[in-house]
Amino acid sequence: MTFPIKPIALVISSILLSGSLFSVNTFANNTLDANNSAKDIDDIEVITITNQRHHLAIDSNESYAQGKTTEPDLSHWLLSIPGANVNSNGPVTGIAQYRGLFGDRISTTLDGQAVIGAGPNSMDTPLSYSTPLIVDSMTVYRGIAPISAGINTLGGAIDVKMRKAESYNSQKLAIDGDVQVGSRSNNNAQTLSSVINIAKGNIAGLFYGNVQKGDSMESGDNTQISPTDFAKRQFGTDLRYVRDDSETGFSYHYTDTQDSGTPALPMDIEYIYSHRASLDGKFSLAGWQADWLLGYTDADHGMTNFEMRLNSNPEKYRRNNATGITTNYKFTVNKEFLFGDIELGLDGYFADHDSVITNPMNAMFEVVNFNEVKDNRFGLFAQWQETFNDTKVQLGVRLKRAESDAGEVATSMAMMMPMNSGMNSNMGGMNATMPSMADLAKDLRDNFNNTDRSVSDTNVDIALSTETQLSADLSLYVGLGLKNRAPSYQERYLWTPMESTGGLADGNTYIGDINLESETAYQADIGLTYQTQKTMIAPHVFYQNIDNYIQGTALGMEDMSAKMMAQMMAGDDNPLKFTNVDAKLYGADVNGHYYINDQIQLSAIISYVRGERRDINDNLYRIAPLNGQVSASYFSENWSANLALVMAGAQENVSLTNDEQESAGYGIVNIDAQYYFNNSLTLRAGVDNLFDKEYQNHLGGYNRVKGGEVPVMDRLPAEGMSAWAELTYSF
Ligand SMILES: [Cu+2]
Repeated sequence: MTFPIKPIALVISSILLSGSLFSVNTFANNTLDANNSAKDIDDIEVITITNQRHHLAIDSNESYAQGKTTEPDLSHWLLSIPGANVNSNGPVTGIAQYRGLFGDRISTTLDGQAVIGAGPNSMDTPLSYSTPLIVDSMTVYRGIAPISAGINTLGGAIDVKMRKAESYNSQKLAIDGDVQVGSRSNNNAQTLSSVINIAKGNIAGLFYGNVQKGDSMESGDNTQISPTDFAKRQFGTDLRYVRDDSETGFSYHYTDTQDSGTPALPMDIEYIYSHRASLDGKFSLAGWQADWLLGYTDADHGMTNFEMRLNSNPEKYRRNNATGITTNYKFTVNKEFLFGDIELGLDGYFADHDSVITNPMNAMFEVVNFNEVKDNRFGLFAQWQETFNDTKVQLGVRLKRAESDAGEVATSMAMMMPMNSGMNSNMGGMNATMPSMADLAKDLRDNFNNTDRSVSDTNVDIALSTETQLSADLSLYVGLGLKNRAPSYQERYLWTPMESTGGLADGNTYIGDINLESETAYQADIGLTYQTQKTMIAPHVFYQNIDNYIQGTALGMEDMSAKMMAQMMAGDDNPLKFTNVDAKLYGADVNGHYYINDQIQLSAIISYVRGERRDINDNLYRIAPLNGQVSASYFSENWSANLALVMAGAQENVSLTNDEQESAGYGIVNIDAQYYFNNSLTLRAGVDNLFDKEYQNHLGGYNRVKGGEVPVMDRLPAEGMSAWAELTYSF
């Protein structure tokens, strides 16, 4: 009923899952997906990247990739996907980047659910809510992401499929699972996790727990990157009632992140407690296959600038408490008709955000950063798929609406006695006419509170993907997209200059603009896939114009209060305001592999993207440099080994507007091996950055921590040599 469109999705499977699928055929994973859900990624062919024990029966669609299950989240898995990368602000805060776009521009869903974090600086990124151990697979759409993949797919779409409770339709009680321990030498990180599946008849339950912690990392030349210590606990369950033609499930996930460093941001994580629950199911009715999901997430987050990092000025101690509560839903139906497959869907979420900044050393100090912010999004979509001779076509249209509002804000600074600010004398003797901090705070507050803050955007997204089989070995992908993104709540409602920017980490303070327009992208992607028994190579080129691209720009005369406030409060001479500008992104990426013989495989990924402003002569901020990796893998009966060279070029195309610093290129070598003792015990071990190279990742941000071994505002170094091991017992 469905047909494949080849290279637009890549799936990375957890090695653990493949571990438990030893006796099953290579595509058990895909088959499983197809059974679980008859939509999304399953209707297009995916490249399954997995680790199989018996690699003799090489399938041309398969290649070898890393998906370490002892990492604190999935963001590093992205590095094996062409075009994808990670903006890292700390060890547990990896923000997905795809072809130069990141953050809210990318749809990141867990089992189809949009995950909205509590942190206004994305400390709890969507991917941080996943637990590698219970991840079934991770899919990144290549080319134009289908509109069915998420509400906002302007920058692409990532979907993580979590393991679900599995019923084996046997009247006997069946119990199976995995226990895993892992450790990492550089930061002495430790992971202990376990998952267990209990099934009887058509009822099944899956239960898991995951505990991780690590110290601060050291770079290649033994510089301590502080604070990068972290601690995280996750627990959860999936309960499922499965019948022949229907299924009902309940999932609950608890994520508890304790003190975890984010040296690229002005504060570190004190805690993130989140509860995520959902009900889902599927059934068929009148020939339609229906899928439904209702979800609820409650996240409570605290961050400080004095607990994990040195702060010698108690007057400047800050604690930021932020909460996010989200209700989400998704309902789809699909059916096969003579003219093709039709999928109709309805999805959306209601998100509430609050954020307050206090100083524990001064009970009087309080800034209401975001108050009762509502960010609600609704979508309605239809997708059609059909095959004509050698051409497969997928066309989708999504109507979407974003409604947002914010309550009134307040600040204790507006009450400060003018002389208390003590700032006038610091302003180079221009004190006579300078407004006091209290005047500025009052002005910004009143301006915000007196503005109509209720806004809405209605947009239409269109995605067209085609794949034509040109010959037995060669296929052509052509995709066109019209995609929109309504502004984020930070971009709209940041009323006093601060760095609550969804993790931009550029060191600038920002103010928002309630009346921002939606971004509109016009996208094109062309790709070829050449595939034989031994060889696969899939190059893509892409181009997109984004009108009304939201970018920080220098403040004008009308924002004089904000400008002075940024200077007085944060010493920031380059505060920025979220503004609609025009941008374009273009580039190319390729992945491929070649089997020298049944035992040895070579593979490579290369990604290149440029991001430029169209209204002025400048580059976009935090764009990955030219980067790639080349690896050689050896597979034998019960072990395999892999050698990878990871490289990045210098990034000289930096954003002047953001005061972005250039970075140098580098190359590092990683090795790893895995050994299967038997069907139940697997050891994986390796060394990352084998030659202990000192280098900086362009996407790693600048150091914001005073008194450490890295100068403030220097680009943060990356992790030096680190040996690691993971031992998994499956039962
Ligand atoms: Cu935070």
